[in-house]
Amino acid sequence: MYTSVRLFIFSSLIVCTVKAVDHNNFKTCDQSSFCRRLRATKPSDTKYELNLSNLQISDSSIESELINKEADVSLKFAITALVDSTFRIFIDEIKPLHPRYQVEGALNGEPQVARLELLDRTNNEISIKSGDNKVVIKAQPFKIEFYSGTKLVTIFNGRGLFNFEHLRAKPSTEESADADLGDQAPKESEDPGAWSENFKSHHDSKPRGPEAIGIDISFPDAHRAYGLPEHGDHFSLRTTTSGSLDPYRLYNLDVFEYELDTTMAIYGSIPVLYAHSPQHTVGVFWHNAAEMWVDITNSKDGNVVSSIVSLVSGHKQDVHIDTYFMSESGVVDLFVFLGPTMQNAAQQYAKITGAAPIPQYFALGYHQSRWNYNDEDDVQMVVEKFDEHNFPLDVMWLDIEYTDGKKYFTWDPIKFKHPEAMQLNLTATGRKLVVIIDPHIKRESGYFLHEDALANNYYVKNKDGNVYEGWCWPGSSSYLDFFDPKVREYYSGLYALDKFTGTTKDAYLWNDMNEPSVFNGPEVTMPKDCVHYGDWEHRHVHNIYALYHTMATFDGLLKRSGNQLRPFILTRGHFAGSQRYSAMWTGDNAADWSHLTYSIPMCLSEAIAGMSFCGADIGGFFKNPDEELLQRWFQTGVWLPFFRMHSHIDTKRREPYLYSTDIQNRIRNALRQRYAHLPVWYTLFHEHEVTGEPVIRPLAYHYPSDVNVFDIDNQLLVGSSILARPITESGVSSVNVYFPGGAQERWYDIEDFKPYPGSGSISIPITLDKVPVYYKGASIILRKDRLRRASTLTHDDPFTLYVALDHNNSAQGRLYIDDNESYEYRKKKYLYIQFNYKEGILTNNLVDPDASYTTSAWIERVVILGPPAGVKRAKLESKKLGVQKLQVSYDGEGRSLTIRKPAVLISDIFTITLEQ
Ligand code: NBV
Repeated sequence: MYTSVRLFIFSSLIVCTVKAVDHNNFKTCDQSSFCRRLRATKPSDTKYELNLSNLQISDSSIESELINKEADVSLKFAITALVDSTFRIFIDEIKPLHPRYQVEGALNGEPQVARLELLDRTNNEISIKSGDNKVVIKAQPFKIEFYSGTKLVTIFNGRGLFNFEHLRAKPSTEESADADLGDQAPKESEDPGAWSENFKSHHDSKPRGPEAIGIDISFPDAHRAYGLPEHGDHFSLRTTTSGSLDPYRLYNLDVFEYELDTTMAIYGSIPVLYAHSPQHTVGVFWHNAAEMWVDITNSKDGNVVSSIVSLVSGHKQDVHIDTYFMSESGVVDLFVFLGPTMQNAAQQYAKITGAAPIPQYFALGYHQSRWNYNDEDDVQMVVEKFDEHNFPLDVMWLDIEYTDGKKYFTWDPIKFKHPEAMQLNLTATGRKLVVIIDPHIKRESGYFLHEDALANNYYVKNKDGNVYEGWCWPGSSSYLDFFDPKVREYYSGLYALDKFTGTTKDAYLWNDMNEPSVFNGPEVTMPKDCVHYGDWEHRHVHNIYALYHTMATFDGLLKRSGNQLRPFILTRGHFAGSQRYSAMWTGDNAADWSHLTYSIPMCLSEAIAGMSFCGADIGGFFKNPDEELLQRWFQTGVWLPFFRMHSHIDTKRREPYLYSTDIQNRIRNALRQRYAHLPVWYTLFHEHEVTGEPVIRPLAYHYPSDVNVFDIDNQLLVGSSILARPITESGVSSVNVYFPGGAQERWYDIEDFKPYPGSGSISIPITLDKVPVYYKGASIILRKDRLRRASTLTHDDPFTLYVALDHNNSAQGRLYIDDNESYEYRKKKYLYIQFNYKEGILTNNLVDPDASYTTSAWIERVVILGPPAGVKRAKLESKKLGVQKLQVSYDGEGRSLTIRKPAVLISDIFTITLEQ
């Protein structure tokens, strides 16, 4: 009783009284000892020197000793050539006082090495080559230059800021007065927080003392830096070294009512950054799970005086980007992706950390959530209303209130008394259920999970070795230590259908609060001196706690289905590699236009950092959207990979059927667009799994040399063929759309098929019904245009081909089909079909002729955009149907030509010829 009263007071305080980010709760760089220490490093001659005399050269790597001359400490240095224009730099102490943490679990297996060739060697320098790339390693001053072909594209330690704090014994107060201790004694100037640190009422005991690392990486010629999610910020990263901005912070945090336009950390951390210029893109990924801050200096943001000087003197201003990555602990394990294109660099990153496996088809449909649907009747009622009003819906979601007193893996005995029956009702109409499971465990005696965890030593410990206790939704809570393989094994077993009773195979998972969020912890998370399996402090592993949580859940869902069904998991906390287990969303946004606007760049940043399956709460989590905002949010969400409405417990109900007929029609149209394009999304996710290419892309991805697109993040590309410019502003009657690609490119409006050349910005009239979305000329888009109540019911529905012609009257497109849910596709049970149109003839062929899948889905229409004039009919030839005449018709303005009912199976090989 006492606990629940306290919880109520605590949560209502959180929910009702705090109305914006409480900055006092979160550190600035200046309040973090390691960030403060490293950021104070000034460009100078480096104190590091590579010992070239004991160099060991193997087929793929070079190893040597890196010496900190000031401290006389030796580090192990290795550079390894990997396949696909990737290099890996590794630096660790040779004899550390304690082992330093090396991340496990983020990489997709051991990277494949490549051959390395020694090009040249002098007393002070060694040059190596792998593929088309060259690396020059200088011993003194220590620096590494990376060349793509002959072009210098990345420099490691070019400014001499590299700093590796070796572990030291903590000097006693008397010892520190002893001048003879040399480097072992703390220097007069040592940062006061180096050996222990306070923040608000929290004390961090830092048992290992200072152990931070600063890495200095420059990108000559780079115009923009992208990546480093997750931040509520634009796609293009800003200069943080002039003005008042803090460095971009990567530290998984539950920030209540997070802000936009800021470099503050939020729920996820992916330390990958891309530096882009019109000629090339390179990427760097620091495989390190500790708190990190990244300073960025883009020369374009240089001071006004230097800009005027260069203007007056006629000197071209030097274009380059300098970055400084600062991590609290760990080792240097840095991957350098030499591109040369953004497409290559993103794929190189995906090769290292893995791609998302193709989700079940339903996961790409529309998800309906709120905190909370009250009970089983409520769930049933919402689904019925969706049906009654003809809104498609694939998944209903249950938030924390479905549990029995926030005890995960249980059901509220009154409100959710018949969970299986509730799910059967859902599945009867083709729907699924998602339920939430958070990582904090209620410390209540008699609760099986808590009892098991205590008995088996499954909890994270505090610095004294006792079970750590924090405060979260259930009140007093402890946290499972997912780093222990036994804990993961146990936890994954909890998802078994006979363990998590009340769930069926159609219930999927939502892992929230896994930063981890601890209401009374420092910065709303776990104290850094807590201890995990293997004796690692929380500081060493913080950013991968969520990754390990979802890893166990994924395993549980797989096991639950006997490895048959693809798991669906949504996570809030995430790190590099999380894409292999889960989708993510941008957390607790607000019902503001600005949050709608930033949902695009936030998901684009995630996409190039491997997390393609990203979305934002439709309508905004906090506050109530007005009708215009809500409908625009739907219209925008259609073009982001994860499409879910969700909202806070205090918000008004906002299911689409609650609105006026006009609004309902617009929402239904948005949903219709989404469902029509599900084959496109599904095909892109298949291609993502195979190639690692992001599903949604910034314009710079496909138009890398067009400087005008470098800062565009209110438009996005879905694959390479769909350009969307969602409306994220209130009350607009026109917006500028930037059409890339040059005068020969054509973009067709997907509703009225009006063509636009790719020659820049054009003002497009906007109504509440209008969202500017275009198909690229040269592409064939496969859609399912029949509206049904759930995607699972559309499996055999016919396709319409939209053939968008380029200036050469040609187009190509691909379609991927399988059973939508199982792993049979890994046994070649799928179809991957290529469609080609050239000068009046449409043909198809199987991209992978060894694969097969039987489907009764057929082609009901072919619509040619930008068609030739004078076509009278078409002729179909296929093995099964023989030769058939087909009727054709032009639309009113001749912008499109429809070929009616080819009625050929999508899996048949055919030719359709236009006849004059
Ligand atoms: O579980 C309740 C909420 C959830 O609805 C939301 O989506 C999560 O991001 N959860 C956070 C806990 C606290 C919200 C203030």
